[in-house]
Amino acid sequence: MTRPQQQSSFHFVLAINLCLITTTISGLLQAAEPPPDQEKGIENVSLTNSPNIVFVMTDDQGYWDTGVSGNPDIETPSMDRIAAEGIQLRRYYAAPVCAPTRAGIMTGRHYLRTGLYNTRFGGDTMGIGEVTVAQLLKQADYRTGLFGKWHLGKYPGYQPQDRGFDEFFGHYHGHIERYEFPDQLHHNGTPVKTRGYVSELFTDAAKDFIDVSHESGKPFFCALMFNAPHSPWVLDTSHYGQPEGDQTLTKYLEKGLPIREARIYSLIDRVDQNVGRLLQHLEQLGIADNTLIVFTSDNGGVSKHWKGGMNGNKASTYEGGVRAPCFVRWPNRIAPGQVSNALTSHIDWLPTFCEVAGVKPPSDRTIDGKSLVQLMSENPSDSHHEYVYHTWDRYSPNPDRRWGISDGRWKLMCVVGNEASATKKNWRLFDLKNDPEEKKNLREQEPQTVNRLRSAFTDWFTDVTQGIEYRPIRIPISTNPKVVTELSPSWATWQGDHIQYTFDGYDWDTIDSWKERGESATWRLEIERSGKYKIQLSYGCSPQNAGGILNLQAGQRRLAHRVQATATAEQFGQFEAGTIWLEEGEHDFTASVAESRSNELMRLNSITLQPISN
Ligand SMILES: [Ca+2]
Repeated sequence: MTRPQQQSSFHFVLAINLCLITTTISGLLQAAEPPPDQEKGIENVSLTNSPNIVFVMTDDQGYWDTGVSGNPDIETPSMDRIAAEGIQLRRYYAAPVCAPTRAGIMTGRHYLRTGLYNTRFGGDTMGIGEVTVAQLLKQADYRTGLFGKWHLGKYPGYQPQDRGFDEFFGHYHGHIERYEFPDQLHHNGTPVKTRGYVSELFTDAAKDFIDVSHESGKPFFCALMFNAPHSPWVLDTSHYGQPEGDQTLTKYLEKGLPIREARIYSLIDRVDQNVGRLLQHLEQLGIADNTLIVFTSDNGGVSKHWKGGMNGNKASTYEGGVRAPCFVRWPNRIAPGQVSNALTSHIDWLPTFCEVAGVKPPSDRTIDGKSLVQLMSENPSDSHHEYVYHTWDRYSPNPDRRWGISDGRWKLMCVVGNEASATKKNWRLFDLKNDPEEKKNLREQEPQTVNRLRSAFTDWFTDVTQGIEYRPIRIPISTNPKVVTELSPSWATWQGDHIQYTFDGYDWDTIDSWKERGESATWRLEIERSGKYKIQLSYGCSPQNAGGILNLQAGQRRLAHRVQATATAEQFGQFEAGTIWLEEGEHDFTASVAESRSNELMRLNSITLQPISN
């Protein structure tokens, strides 16, 4: 898979955000000092009684992938229990894909405001000036932990432990390859090895975090962000002594599901078992009644076996792409068995949790979400949002391609995605009250409704994108000798007639096919301090192509590396390229072909920079 060249515009929102963060951080520091209550805005709230918050989110689980939604085949007793003992938000909307929803949850803002615009290629980085819900909850003395998928930035400064989480164990990317003995996980910034199955690992870490928090006497915010049931849909079936995955898979195959669907259901089933373990753990600690627990998913579903009549899947703006299951249990505050059909959204969690904890959301920026506390605890039949908005285009925000808006009854959307040919002919107007399956296009019959909704959408789009240009951030290069910074192929811009980018998972992508002198890839760096840096290359090169020369250049400094053979072009070897002096500040770093022996210099998988102490 290849992608077009990146946009050449500057991401000057970063500069604005850097100004904002100075104000924000000083605000946070002030708030951390005594006297506590008034400065923290925690009037009339006793910290010892502050409810714990457990936020459980799955990845790509559809609205229809629970028993309580009517699905006759999936087994989700724990998710169903949360719904039965609390409230179901039946018109709860996520973004069409992963990272945008996560940015909205963390900030209470539509993702395009945060500078994030993609799920890959560096566009899955939340602006440095954003204030997260975890930072805010820390003002009320909450312990904060995130376990599982982050997907909002992989470089130092952008990782969860830099963004308000006391504890992080999980992965930065949108997906990982190995669910059993996963090898792409990090703990508080350090890559780690693990043993076991991923859903159990994340749940165990969450339980341990809850134990420590409970012992400390502080309230806690625990975000358990399962990467299941996102592809590649791996169960733990391969090793002797680990039959659980096999058994679950067999159960769904015997129900007649095709293998793809049986895998997805099995992954959800395994998550449900872990949600059950978590609920049981809270009960054993005696804190379940003082804990608000949310169960939800990050976008529309990918399963197709049973969809309850809903149209669309993940990444579309049909209801099936943007509605997600959402259940909230909060004993003593939310009566069991409640249902709300109000328009609610993933951007509502930050204001909701702020109200629960007794802290104020930031007042120096637009917060798009609205607290759900009153709706959930007192008036489930109230309306909430006037409109919900959807937009998703992988490479740059675009108001004319895949988009949608709904006022609850009427929904206007454009069905065309990344292609450039979207026109009014691609618009669809649905009456969700009488046509919940989104089958009957009423665009011609209801022109006034079309105009009203389109106008509201374009106003919204202009507002959330104003002043922001979308491109990857400059990669921060730390002075900490322990920090090895990887320059990923997907973050580069490249020049040349043959050079191309191949995406094959996050950590197996390459820059390849470059062969003529001068063909190049360039990364934008932010060097924290002048110094000497060790450069290591990871690449594959078939023996018949070996012997070419790769130039590495930053400013006037240059380094040449003679390319060595690996077993095959798809085996990436690690090679020391030498050291280079980098000046403090913003610099471009370019890798280029100096000399090629054959039809491909190398398949470049990564370049790493590591400061040399002294
Ligand atoms: Ca997802």
